[in-house]
Amino acid sequence: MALVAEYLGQLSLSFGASDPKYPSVVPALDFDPHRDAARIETAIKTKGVDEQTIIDVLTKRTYNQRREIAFAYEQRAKKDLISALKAALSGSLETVILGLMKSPTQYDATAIRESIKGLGTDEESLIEILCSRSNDELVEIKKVYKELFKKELEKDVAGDTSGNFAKLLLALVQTKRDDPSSIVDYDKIDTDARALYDAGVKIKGTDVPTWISIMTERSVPHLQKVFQRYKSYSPYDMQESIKKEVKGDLQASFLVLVQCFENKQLFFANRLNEAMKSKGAKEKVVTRIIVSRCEVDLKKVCSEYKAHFGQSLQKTISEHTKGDYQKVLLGLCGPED
Ligand SMILES: [Ca+2]
Repeated sequence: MALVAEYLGQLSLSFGASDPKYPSVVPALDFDPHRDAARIETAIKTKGVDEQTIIDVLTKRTYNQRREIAFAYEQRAKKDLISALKAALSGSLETVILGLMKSPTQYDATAIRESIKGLGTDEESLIEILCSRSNDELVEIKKVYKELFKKELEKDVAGDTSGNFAKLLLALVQTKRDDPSSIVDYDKIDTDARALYDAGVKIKGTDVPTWISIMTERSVPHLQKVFQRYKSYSPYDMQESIKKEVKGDLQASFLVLVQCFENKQLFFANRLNEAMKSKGAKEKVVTRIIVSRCEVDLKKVCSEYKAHFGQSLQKTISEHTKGDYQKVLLGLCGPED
């Protein structure tokens, strides 16, 4: 397991190099893993556990720094940091902190596994992860999924879903999306826009395979232009068309895809807002987004949130969560701009 973690850590260094990053968690300066490990050891040993110190240290270090702390901790305490944290913490705080001890790719792979193993499927989680991750991220998730669970992600997804919903998720997991090109192909933009219209709003029923191939194989910048062009053929924009044409999980998946093509950080901002304001606050969704995006684009999610809702994400978190869970989320979001 230690070797797998070592290997996965290295993988995560190279992933997503093509996408711009807007992390809210950045490498701590003057970083000393031995000093941090000592602080955490003392915090764990303190009667009643000093959660504040654990939160202060781990939310202000990147995943790679946390791995160095874990190594230094194991050298001095002669036990594994993750097991020690598991024993010391509980509830929502434990869930977030253990999430931070995984790389973003390990975290996603594990969340997908959680959503499909056992009886039934957590479609909401599965859709959010598979439809919002970039092609590069999905390539890494597939590798890590196989390393961690000795199973093919494709097979697990196919085994747990059916119909057009399964076809769409499988097409995404096959990672056939084109890389963005510096050349804008106006003919292809027009052809694709027309094909989306001809396969949906124009006809009785929907030619879902055509929608799936266009939305899973074209680059994101191309699709953004296709959806603009689409409006010159269809009286309904792409999101409205999806709502008219398809239902259930398939509809939810296409909507997440299109919202992410248009503005991924706004998609996450909306998701967070809904989850925090829903009855029985969907803590799982909030935790997943904050933990999985803090080193990717959470800073931009915060600015989209504020621009869209007129109040900061940090303020909404402080109104809708409490205790150590609130402190850890606020630590990961960082200060308001
Ligand atoms: Ca139709």
